[in-house]
Amino acid sequence: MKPAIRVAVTGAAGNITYSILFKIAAGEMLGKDQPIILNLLEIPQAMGALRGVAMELEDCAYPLLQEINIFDNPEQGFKDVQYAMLIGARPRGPGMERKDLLEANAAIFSAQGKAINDHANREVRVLVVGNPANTNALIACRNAPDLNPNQFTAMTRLDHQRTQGILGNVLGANSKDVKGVIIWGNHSATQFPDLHHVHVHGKPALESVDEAWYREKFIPIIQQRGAVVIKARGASSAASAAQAAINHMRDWALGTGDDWVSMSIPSDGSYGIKKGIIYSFPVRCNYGRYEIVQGLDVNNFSHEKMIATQNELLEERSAVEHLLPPETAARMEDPFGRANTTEVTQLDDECLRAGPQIVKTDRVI
Ligand code: NAX
Repeated sequence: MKPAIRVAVTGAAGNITYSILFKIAAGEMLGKDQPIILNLLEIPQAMGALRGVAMELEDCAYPLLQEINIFDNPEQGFKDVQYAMLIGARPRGPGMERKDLLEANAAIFSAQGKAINDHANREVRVLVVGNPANTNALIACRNAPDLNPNQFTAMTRLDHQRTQGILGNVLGANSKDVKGVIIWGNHSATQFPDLHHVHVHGKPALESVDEAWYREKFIPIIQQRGAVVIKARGASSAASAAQAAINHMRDWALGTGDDWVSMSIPSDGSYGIKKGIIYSFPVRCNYGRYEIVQGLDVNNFSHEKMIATQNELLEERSAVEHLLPPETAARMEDPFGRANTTEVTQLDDECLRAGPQIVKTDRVI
């Protein structure tokens, strides 16, 4: 039996988590033989609903789920966690300006970054889903001076999978055969879905679709997909976001195989992208680590789009600059500087230490 891995999930009574928690507990994220301890975090007002979600998880009798713990504070919630999925965020309220939204989230993600820094396992891997995801991840990262910046990532995998799914549909191919997709930049309407390196059944995708259609129709379809789903469904993407978050963490932990994926990570200056922001790049993962795919050709059209989305991230950072600890700025200049050791210590008995559980099963698996 493998030792259990402790996974924290925030926003645990929300829509995305109502899908994701059941996938994690079923072994879809870290493997069908990997016991899991779930630390679920919510705001105090949502603890009643969270208790209901915990009961449902218990009622599924998942063989891999060893413990469910619920918390209304990040200090306890992140204690000893090896994976942290930061999904809860402050939504935009009526009359709220973008700057207000960034600031409201800065308060949440700086507190969570500090708590992760002070209490999580030293090899913790962090994924930020809550929007504005890239800048929230930067805020958490900048508030975790004792961890490596490259332990903090944000989610652009949903955009990546939207590109695979929609292009596959257009070309009559299975999405698994759409390889080489890249989402550059921010998880926002400025993101650049790049098809220049995509092959479908070995054939360059841009030989199969009209270039003007790609530039004028397809790119906005991907950039606006989230808004279109909200309009159609009356609620934002939830199950697809959950699947993307599962895939992001699974690939980071277990490897990407024969394709690369898009992950928002601290820029190391690759492809001329400014350091100091969390930007989506093509990456390959292996042995629990990721590295940026290097040496891809970037034409003028792509370069312009990559810079436009970079500039939006720089603007977002400026809006919260006064809330970022200046002493952590220099570390972002060299995010891969310290040994890139984000391998989870799987033999960590600490994670089995009892917490404030509401369910504890002690099953022998
Ligand atoms: P919901 O509003 O259904 O759930 C959010 C939950 O987070 C709520 O239960 C709330 O009480 C909780 N929460 C708020 N602040 C918290 C805190 N400080 N600690 C713990 N919990 C907290 O939203 P849902 O549809 O689940 O979406 C969650 C986030 O994902 C949103 O910010 C959304 O914009 C973002 N998304 C990001 C995507 C991406 O690709 N990066 C795609 C999907 C989604 O739009």
